[in-house]
Amino acid sequence: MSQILIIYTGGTIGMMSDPITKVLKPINFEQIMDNVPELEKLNCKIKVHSFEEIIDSSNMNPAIWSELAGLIEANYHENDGFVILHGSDTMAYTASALSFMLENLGKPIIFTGSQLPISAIRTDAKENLMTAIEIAKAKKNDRARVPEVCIYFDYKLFRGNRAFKYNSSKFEAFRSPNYPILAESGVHLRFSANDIRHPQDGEELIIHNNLISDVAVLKLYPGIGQKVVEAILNSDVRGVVMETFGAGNTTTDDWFLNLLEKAIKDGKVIVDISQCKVGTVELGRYETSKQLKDMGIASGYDMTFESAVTKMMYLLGEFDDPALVKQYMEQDLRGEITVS
Ligand code: ASN
Repeated sequence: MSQILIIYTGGTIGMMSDPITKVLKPINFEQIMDNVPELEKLNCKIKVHSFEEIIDSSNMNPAIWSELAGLIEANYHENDGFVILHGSDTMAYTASALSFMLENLGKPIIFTGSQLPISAIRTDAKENLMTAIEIAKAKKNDRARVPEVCIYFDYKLFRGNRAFKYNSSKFEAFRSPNYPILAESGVHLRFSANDIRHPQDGEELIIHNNLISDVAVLKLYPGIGQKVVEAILNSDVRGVVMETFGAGNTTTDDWFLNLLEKAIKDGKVIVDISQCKVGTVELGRYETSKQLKDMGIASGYDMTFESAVTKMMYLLGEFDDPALVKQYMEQDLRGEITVS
């Protein structure tokens, strides 16, 4: 019989409305289990690890990502898969971070949560939880069907580092426009086998636990001032995620390009991702991105913002040399990027 470890970190799935203030607050896992007697009927053994401090995912941070990676490592061999209950607000960041932290992953890590608490009559939590467990234990020819870090939400399974939260009020909270969904649940659970990654045979899980969160974000808008750009680029960080226009374009004002060039000379790594949610960065396609390419800005291609930030944290922890950080930033490490 398969064994699945459920790790409970918090989020709306396990919240209850305070009778006096009406504010939603996390509750403990036993109360959650009481709301899903169906769990007993699943044909698998379920173990539960509840974090001591149950959080709204807005309080998520890299220290907790390390704790999660450590838990997975410690329980890896005795479990067939993992389901992580997590708030939806920052779920895509945690899923992206873990995808980089867990190299050669051979077992499913399925993140899920819900938009309504599990105790609410119209809750989306039960379907999300039950199917996440089904996916975590799904095997074919004795191999996990989806040995990836994923997000399961509203009948769809997404690659974690390709998804982002795009809707705060619909049950359909996530999207992944630059990569196909990995499975869809309806009358049948249908996997898209050709889109799912598997580790090389014989490769062992490697945990990378040294994330460095020295990352700044430079989001461009017409009229952005020199002082603002200076403050960001001169700040004491090693990596900058620059959110640009269209296919990776920026203003060509001299002061702006000079500041970028100086930051790179100072040893910062700057990655260019687009404010568009669909499509890819193509450095050099337009005059407004040619100089970016020439001065050594990394192309983030079609990476999500969540992936770019967490990949930068991961690479800064792995390499001191900015040239290596830039080189790996532009490579596909965990299926997070389509290099064109
Ligand atoms: N604020 C909640 C959280 O991210 C939102 C949710 O889970 N739907 O923890």
